[in-house]
Amino acid sequence: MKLVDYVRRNFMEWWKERVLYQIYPRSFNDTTNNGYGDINGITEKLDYLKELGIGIIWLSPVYNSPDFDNGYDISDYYGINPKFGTMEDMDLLLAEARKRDIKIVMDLVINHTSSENEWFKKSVMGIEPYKDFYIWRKGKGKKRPNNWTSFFSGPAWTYAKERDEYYLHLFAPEQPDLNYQNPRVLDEVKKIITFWLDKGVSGFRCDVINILFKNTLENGKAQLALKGLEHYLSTEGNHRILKELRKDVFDNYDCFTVGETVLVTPKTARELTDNELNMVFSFEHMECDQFLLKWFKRKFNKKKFFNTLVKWQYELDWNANYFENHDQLRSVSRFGNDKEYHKESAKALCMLLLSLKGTPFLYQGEEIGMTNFDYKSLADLQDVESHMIDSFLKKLLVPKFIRWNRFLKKSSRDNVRTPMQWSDYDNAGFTDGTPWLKVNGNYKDINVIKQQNEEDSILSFYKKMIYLRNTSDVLKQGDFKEFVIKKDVFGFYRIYKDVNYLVLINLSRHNRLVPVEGKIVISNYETNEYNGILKPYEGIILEDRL
Ligand code: TEU
Repeated sequence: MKLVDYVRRNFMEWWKERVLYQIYPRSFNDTTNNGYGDINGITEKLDYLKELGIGIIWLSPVYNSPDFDNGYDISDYYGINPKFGTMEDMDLLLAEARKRDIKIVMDLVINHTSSENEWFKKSVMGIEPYKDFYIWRKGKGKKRPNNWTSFFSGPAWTYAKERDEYYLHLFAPEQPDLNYQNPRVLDEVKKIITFWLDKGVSGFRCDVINILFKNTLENGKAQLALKGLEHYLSTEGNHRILKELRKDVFDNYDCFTVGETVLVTPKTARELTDNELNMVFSFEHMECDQFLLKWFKRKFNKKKFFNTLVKWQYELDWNANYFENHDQLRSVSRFGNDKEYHKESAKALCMLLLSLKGTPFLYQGEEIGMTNFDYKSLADLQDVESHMIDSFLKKLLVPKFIRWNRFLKKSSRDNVRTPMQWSDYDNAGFTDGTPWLKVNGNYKDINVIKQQNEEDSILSFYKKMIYLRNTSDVLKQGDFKEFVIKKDVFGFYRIYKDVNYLVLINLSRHNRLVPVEGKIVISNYETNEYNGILKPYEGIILEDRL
């Protein structure tokens, strides 16, 4: 057996042991007062993160970008967006993080680039070797090459007069898709990944990584919301690419990859983690408050939420667990109760997240229970997706009032992107300038400094729960077994050697009866005794020796 396989089999990989924290740099901490968070702002907060118990940071894109999609449109993979600082700042961040034993993981966006990337500019002009770096096709008469639609609504093709051709973009027109039928593209991608790994980053969160390889450009089935999907979702060609990246690049480094995998099922997730990625994000549990698409909201179905989590716990050896990220809504507003039970429900979700089997991913602000934003109008929203959906609905003659109240306000990604609430100073202590996106008005009540000074705050509970998770083999490695799922209560075991933890979470505003006994390991009500009744949003872990 090779040494590397022996180590893999007998020791836990570091990326399974550590708690990960996602930073959305533009909203984290601004040290230059240009209204955008920056890399030095992250370095400044490393001690805060260390104290919280974080072992890995994932940075949403900090590369050069015109920012049509907040950095998910990269114009230069080897440069840092000047809004965020310089490469020297990045090197300093890496060095300071290393000193504190915190690993840094970058976002890898390789399905598409920015339309301002040099590759695309040359491709538009037909200049080699970039001519076929993107997916170009002639129109069919006056029509687009096929009927595919974009994730952000509307057609997935845009016409470029320079070539008298259309190019494919599964997201915004400013995000042209790379052409993975051209082997040169993957060669360039390998160089990019190698550059960052050599710099000392410890892995990648891989953006929409299962839609890289388009099999054909035939029309998509008419009935699908996303037309064309069947021609590019988790194709064989995609598997080949990921295997090649793993073998030629990732396996030469001590790093890990987590895939953002569109519409993944347990079966496709297993295929993608078999010699390709280390873990994937599933979205199924994020769909428990919607009909088909996130734009059609419905009441949060807790039972479905719990059952979905159980399903994934059983189906995969290792999950990437999360309740929030920069595309979703705030979990306390969505799955908890951000009004009467703000504190209790945020802590209950914290306990659930950190006691499931898998790597826990927190998103900045989750640790203080930040909530969705009370936007007043479309003018407050910056997100390209929100604006594209609005124009789309407008074309369908949906009235403004409905567009706003039924769709955008409830589902816009900007709900989760508001600046981090550090203190009750102006702009929540995020910036002394004008923030790029409005600060949530509740920052005087919900902020880090306030919660650092309160023993029963959400932040203090996160610290305790992360400490428990960091020091407990049961939570890190224990097997998962379902105990009970009622309408509002989720109970499961984590079992390791002769220790058995029973986790009970009540996600409702009512008392719920779960008559069991055991020694309390931790409780979000800070109780020392459990009498068989879970209070509103109570979460508790009981220990049993087998
Ligand atoms: O998101 C991919 C993705 O599937 C999203 O379009 C998702 O459908 C949407 O955000 C739900 O509202 C990734 C990034 O996380 C996202 O921020 C980018 O906009 C997108 O890729 C394009 O790079």
